[in-house]
Amino acid sequence: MTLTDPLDLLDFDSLLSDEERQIRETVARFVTEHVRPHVADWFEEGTFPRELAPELGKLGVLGMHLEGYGCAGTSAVAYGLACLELEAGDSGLRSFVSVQGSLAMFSIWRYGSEEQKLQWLPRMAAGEAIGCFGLTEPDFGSDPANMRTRAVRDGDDWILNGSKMWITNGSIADVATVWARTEEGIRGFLVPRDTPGFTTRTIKKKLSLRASITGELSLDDVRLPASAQLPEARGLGAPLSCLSEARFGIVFGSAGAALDCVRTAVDYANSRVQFGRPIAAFQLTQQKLADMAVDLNTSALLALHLGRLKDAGTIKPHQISVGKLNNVRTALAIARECRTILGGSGITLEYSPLRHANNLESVLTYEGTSEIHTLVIGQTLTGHAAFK
Ligand code: TGC
Ligand code: FAD
Repeated sequence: MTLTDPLDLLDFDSLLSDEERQIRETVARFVTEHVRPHVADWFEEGTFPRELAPELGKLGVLGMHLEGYGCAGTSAVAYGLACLELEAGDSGLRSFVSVQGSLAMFSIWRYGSEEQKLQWLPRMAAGEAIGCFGLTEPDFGSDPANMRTRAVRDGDDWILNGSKMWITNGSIADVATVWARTEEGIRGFLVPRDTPGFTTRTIKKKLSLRASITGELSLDDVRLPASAQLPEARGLGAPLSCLSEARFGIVFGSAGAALDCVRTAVDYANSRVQFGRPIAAFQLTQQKLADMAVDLNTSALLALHLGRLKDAGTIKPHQISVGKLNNVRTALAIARECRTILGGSGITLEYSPLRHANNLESVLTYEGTSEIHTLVIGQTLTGHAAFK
């Protein structure tokens, strides 16, 4: 599924380079062949198949915007377009790729030692090792500055105690990037899966992002060598800079979820007959479709604009907040509206919109809630940080 169709009202495709179009089409084909036939079952079973990780590695999307260490080093726009096509399949799939590439790998790539990069990045790019990123805690989500997880020196070693909540890939990861408070401020640590005192639990009974593993990390006197610390990470700015990377992917990804919903609704409206006519012929249905197509195309253009700013090296965090806030809430509204066009059929997993809508509830909350992004924009406008 691409934007090269009647839904591409503004000729979005003409703004892309040949390479960008080719990467998008390759990822779209992968999603059509390897994800669409199975994703409703994964969602229903509440699972993400680990076997998909090496396939995503072969596709080249894991850490694809990073340079070296087995990563493709593509542009930000190419990475964004890959996220768009992945999330057109399912937000859980894009989440897997975001967390692996933009959070776990990026934290090592940007803040790690050469030894840490060589140890982890090539295997993570290939999907042979899975990473996760532990910032949120049971009592500190929007406010990570007050985290309770602590790292205390013991000779050359560090001892970590605390817990992390809602961690994507947490219970299947081979390595966790864990953020903890030290006497010198917030620091990052790489915790391999089998480290004594480090345990994980999968969170069950989710109604959203079901085709994704979400876990809790517990650190109980976890002893780590000095070499486990990310040497370049100093203060909260380090994890927040990783979030900027992942939030950027969501700006594109959420437009992909919306695209899949609108496409599904258009197809359904053209084939479903009531009162002797396709429901697509009723003006009320056309108004819904037209409004959604306008919003979808606007979201895609916003994403592309932010991608060009990122590639130029000038993007600022509040601009990513504009994209995440607008595109996720737009996608959620589109997914719900598309479900209405599908009538009763829309409540089953046979069609994607309600699955996307349920997923987008998580996307609205993670990587900074819509309220937090609103306040980041408010701070930019007024100079007052209302979240403090
Ligand atoms: P504040 O004092 O504003 O900032 C501390 C330092 O960080 C810098 N900074 C950033 N740097 C890079 N990128 C950003 N987006 C940044 N935002 C801030 C800032 O300049 C400062 O640097 P310095 O050198 O002056 O120290 O921090 P604050 O404590 O007041 O908090 C600000 C706030 C509320 C915006 C921040 O805490 C926040 O964004 N909260 C939301 C937390 C969040 O988004 N958590 C996400 C967890 S990970 C996740 O959800 C993964 S889901 C993935 C998936 O499955 O796809
Ligand atoms: P809270 O911060 O308690 O917020 C509750 C409500 O209060 C929200 O509406 C919020 O906007 C509002 N609120 C809070 N503060 C303010 C304020 N100052 N002004 C106005 N309103 C406010 N985290 C990770 O570290 N790594 C992961 O991989 C990860 N994956 C996730 C996967 C899923 C499926 C989910 C659901 C979450 C994941 N998270 C992850 C956690 C996510 O980042 C947090 O849920 C999010 O940051 C919000 O934190 P919270 O849930 O503690 O909500």
